[in-house]
Amino acid sequence: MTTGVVLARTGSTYRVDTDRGEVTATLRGRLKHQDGDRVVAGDVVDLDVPTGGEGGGGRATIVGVRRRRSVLARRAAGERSPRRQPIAANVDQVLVVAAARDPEPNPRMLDRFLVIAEANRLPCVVILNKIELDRSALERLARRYGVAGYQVLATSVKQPEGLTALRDLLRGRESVLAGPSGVGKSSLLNALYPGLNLRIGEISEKWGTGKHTTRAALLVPLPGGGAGGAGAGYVVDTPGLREVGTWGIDPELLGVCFPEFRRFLDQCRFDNCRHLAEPGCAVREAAGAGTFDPDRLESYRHIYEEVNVPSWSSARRRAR
Ligand SMILES: Nc1nc2c(ncn2[C@@H]2O[C@H](COP(=O)(O)OP(=O)(O)O)[C@@H](O)[C@H]2O)c(=O)[nH]1
Ligand SMILES: [Mg+2]
Ligand SMILES: [Zn+2]
Repeated sequence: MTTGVVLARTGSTYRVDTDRGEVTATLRGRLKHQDGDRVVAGDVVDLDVPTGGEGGGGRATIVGVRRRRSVLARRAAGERSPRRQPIAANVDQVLVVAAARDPEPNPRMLDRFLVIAEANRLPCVVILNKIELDRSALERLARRYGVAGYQVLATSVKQPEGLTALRDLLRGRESVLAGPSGVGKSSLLNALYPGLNLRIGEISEKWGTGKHTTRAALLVPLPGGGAGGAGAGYVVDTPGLREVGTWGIDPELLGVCFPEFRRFLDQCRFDNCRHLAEPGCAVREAAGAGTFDPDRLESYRHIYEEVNVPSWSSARRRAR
């Protein structure tokens, strides 16, 4: 028996990264009859690999799926109510990429990515690329996010900087790179892994907004590990965190997705304080006192509006 990591799924076949190299596998009958999302990119699976074949003669069979460390899921229409559809398993971290300039950092958008990651219980790091264009951007972002406990790593592809640190972050982990187009996600990965000829995000960007697609995530093994690339890490090419969205975030738990709010959450006068306009709100007081960037509270308000859409489905969710 061999273990491997699922890279991608095409129809009923899976590409699986094992320490003997990449194999093509299908699901064993019993697994097939479970949910259609049973096995997704990032899943660690047990395989039966036929021996004696001239390499690729026989197909491997996925006979088991290991328990997931994490799941990145998006909304999928269900028979009765929307359900969480996993798009990638075992994601270790989200790297939210911004640029010092061209395009200018968009804090509202960065906060949204961070909240989505937090809601999926994934650690995040902020990458500030193109740092050579405007050093002052680092101080601004570090002030905003340092209080929240996020590391802000400055990088440049044009005047190489921060690339070793970024490689260290990626090594051995399964990472999602999120961020608007044009900030340098592809350039960073190509600079770190020449020859990988990476198309990360390109596919995603093409699918980008608008058309709803069911394209699943894809794992790209990073070079530099042991045999078969094991251990070097993976980058997840997702249709974008945009698609994962803020769906499913309980408005009552949104405050927790802002780490710097956490220590104030149980100090509000009202237990069910939404931190919007309630008197005696400790979160708003802390923002007013400059304990953290008050603009983070503004992001909170925006996202609150978004997730607080009363619908029969969320009412149902709450009734459970
Ligand atoms: N000045 C500068 N430009 C960069 C840097 N990194 C990438 N770029 C440029 O930014 C543009 C967008 O890069 P790309 O990697 O396609 O961004 P992506 O859409 O996030 O994948 C390209 O023209 C890159 O050459 C950098 O560190 N400094
Ligand atoms: Mg790109
Ligand atoms: Zn409050």
